[in-house]
Amino acid sequence: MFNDALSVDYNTIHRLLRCARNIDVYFHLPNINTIDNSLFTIQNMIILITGATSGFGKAIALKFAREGHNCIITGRREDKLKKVADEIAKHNVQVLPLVLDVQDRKAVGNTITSLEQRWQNIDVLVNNAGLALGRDTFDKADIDDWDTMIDTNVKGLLYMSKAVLPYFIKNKKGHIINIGSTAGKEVYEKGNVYCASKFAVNAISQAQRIDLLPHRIKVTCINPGAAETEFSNVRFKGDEQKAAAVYTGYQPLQANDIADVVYYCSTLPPNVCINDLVMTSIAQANSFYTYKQG
Ligand code: NDP
Ligand code: 8X3
Repeated sequence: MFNDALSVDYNTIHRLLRCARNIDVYFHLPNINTIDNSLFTIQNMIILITGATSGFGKAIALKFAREGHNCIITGRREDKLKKVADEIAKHNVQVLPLVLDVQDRKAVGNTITSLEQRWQNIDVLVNNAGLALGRDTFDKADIDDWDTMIDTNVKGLLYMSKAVLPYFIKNKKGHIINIGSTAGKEVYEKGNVYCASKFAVNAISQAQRIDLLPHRIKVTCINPGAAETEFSNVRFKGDEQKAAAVYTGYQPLQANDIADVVYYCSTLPPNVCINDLVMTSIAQANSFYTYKQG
């Protein structure tokens, strides 16, 4: 009953604030966001998502935009990034598209440190950009593929986290959400370095959580199982048959499922953090067991 009453208030206030967002001054007032921290928070948040040109990243950005939050989106493909930015802008929120390769340490550092003042108040960093390349046994796998996976999934995540952290520490708040994988929980055949990169994401998430405790920074690692995105097209280098086969015979996760979970984790009360979360389609138990029909 009490909660219902609160949620009516919340919605009304949220609607008013979203209208007010059109007045430039609103965007610069940091404390108007917080109505009553002990009960709930009106969050006109800024969320930075890497790899927002497709799949999870795009779905996460659009979910936050629909809910009235401002988005910094990154990716390498400028045309796709612009399209996502246009979609986000339709939701009457602010959007900052940044063409950025997370493998490029200098570019990441320069781009993030030179953010305009109004974009520095980042609430959530979603380290999502990543990929698998190839599915071969260790002896046959391509070393260049290994380099790219490690440079993107591991080093890119580290560079982005390091670049954003000074803002989090200065603002005394922040939430890092790392996208791991079931591949970071169990190693499967021909998964070698992709699995290793996601085990690293898990280890880095644990390390960040421990070391950043004094700064009240939340760290969440979300580990999805198979989800239908461009992931397998990238992994199998454009072989559409091989990519499609990954998702036949069962209903895989969709990008929106991951977006909903990221949103849930990001909007919990300030004292609550989901540290580690594994999510799969109902047809999948872990890296090894998927119940396929037909
Ligand atoms: P997609 O291929 O659909 O999206 C990957 C995104 O990462 C794209 O936006 C791509 O943008 C971006 N990206 C890749 N390399 C770079 C780079 N060097 N710099 C910046 N951005 C980059 O795949 P998903 O959405 O499925 O994957 C997102 C994350 O989820 C990955 O980390 C993946 O490992 C993980 N994951 C995926 C699962 C799945 O089954 N789909 C399951 C578990 C985890 P662009 O090419 O424009 O740079
Ligand atoms: C993607 C899921 O099973 O292809 O991380 O490794 S899987």
